[in-house]
Amino acid sequence: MAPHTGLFINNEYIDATSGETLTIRSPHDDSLVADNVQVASSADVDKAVSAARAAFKGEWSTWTPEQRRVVMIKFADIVEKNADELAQWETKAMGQPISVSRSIIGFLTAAFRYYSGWTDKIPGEQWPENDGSYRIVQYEPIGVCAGIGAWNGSQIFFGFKIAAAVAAGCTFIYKPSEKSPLGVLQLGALIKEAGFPPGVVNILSGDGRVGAALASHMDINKISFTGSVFAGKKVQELATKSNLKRVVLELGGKSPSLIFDDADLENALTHSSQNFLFNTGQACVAASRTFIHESIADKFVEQLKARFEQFKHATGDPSDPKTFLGPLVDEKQFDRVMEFLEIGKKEAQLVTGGGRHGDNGYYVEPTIFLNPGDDARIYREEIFGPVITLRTFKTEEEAIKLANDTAFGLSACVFTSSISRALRVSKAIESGMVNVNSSQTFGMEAPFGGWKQSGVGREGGKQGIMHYLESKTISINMNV
Ligand code: TXE
Repeated sequence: MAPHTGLFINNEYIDATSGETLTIRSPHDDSLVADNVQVASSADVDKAVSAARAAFKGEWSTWTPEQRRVVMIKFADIVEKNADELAQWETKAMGQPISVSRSIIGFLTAAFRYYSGWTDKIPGEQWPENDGSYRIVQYEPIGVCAGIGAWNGSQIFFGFKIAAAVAAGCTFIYKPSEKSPLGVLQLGALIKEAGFPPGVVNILSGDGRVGAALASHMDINKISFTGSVFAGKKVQELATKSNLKRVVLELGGKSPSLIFDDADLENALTHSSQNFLFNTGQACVAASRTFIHESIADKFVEQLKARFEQFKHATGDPSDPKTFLGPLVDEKQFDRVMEFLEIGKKEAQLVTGGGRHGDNGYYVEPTIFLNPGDDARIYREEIFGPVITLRTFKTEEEAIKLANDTAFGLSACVFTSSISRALRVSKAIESGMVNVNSSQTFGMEAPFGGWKQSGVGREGGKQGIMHYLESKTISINMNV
């Protein structure tokens, strides 16, 4: 079935007025996926914002928490019924192996089901009267919110942002990445089918220009962004210069993984290969800087090399359920990662990989670099591909120092059999998330997000919904 390619505003797909369209080609074989995805103009952005504002001031604000809960669960159920069709659009557009894109749909439904439970659980507060005033605090929806997503987990970003927002009673305009807009665009019809009133959820496609129009719009109260640090800073700048809209940023990372001499080696190897290579290494939480205690380093490197090389046989057509590694999202990303491979060969020892996989498609060999220097670009910068760097350490103090020596602070892994060491190191690590004897794990109930330049604010859990609410302190004079 041909996909929806129009802008989704007021529960209808409409043509953009920009006269521009996006062309999406498969990174697997350059086949045409779609060449008519509408690009929103600034007038179209205004139209979407007006629809969201009207919904917020109108019907949506009359809905009870119970009604919001019911429609959110209905949406999740409908998404589940359409999961196979939805997943294929990520696979076609960005080369995500179908097993991955299918599992990611599960995060979208989990987000809506989790936050549907929050609609009637935002308590107010009240303090004992002390100066003749009776004081209460209530939490109210911020209003019209916008979201901008990256390509690597389109449905997760949609879920994290919109489920919390609509549970809080907000309305929303969402822009998926121009690299993979189709999967999210199809969600519009399901939003309508579930019974959301017109204007509650609107979806626009287009590139950074549409993102900038959202970030600078004077009638948007909050924006949530997932993507690069570079673009995230631009969004924060525009949000500040326009109407000081609230901002949440989920940015990149260069996460460390510390493997101590008492670690379960098999477990550490699995997380440093299979889990690291998930989504072909295009994951913000990927532990791309791995540090191994010197006493087990030779053995670890040798076995990790063997595991990386095994994945060559699971690399290929992303539409094949047996494929584990797909192509990178597009030519720009492929060229970026290939350039890092050449840089890496001058900055470190190449253990395995280091080149293109095959002759067609944007496939890169899973690559291991050993002992990059402190100032190596492959050690400092987010590569966002199947490329890991390894270094060794002698002591726990040295491992913590190495782990924290980065501008990022998103996630970290600690592999050890000592619970006291796990807690000591977790406490010392400067990141928003720490995985002990695991990697890339997160649940809807806990906040997801980074320290330092990995982001601002959180998504998921109670913090995730509180970012869509404003507090209001009401003081009542007790003496009249
Ligand atoms: O991200 P961009 P790209 C990192 C990763 C990757 C690099 C570039 O290192 O190699 O970013 O990826 C919108 N104002 N991550 O180019 O440019 C854009 O349209 C407003 C890590 O995909 O950040 C898209 O919807 N919006 C990250 C979204 O921002 C702007 C995942 C992301 O695009 C904008 C993705 C602007 N000035 C990339 N410029 C993660 N944390 O997982 C772009 N956009």
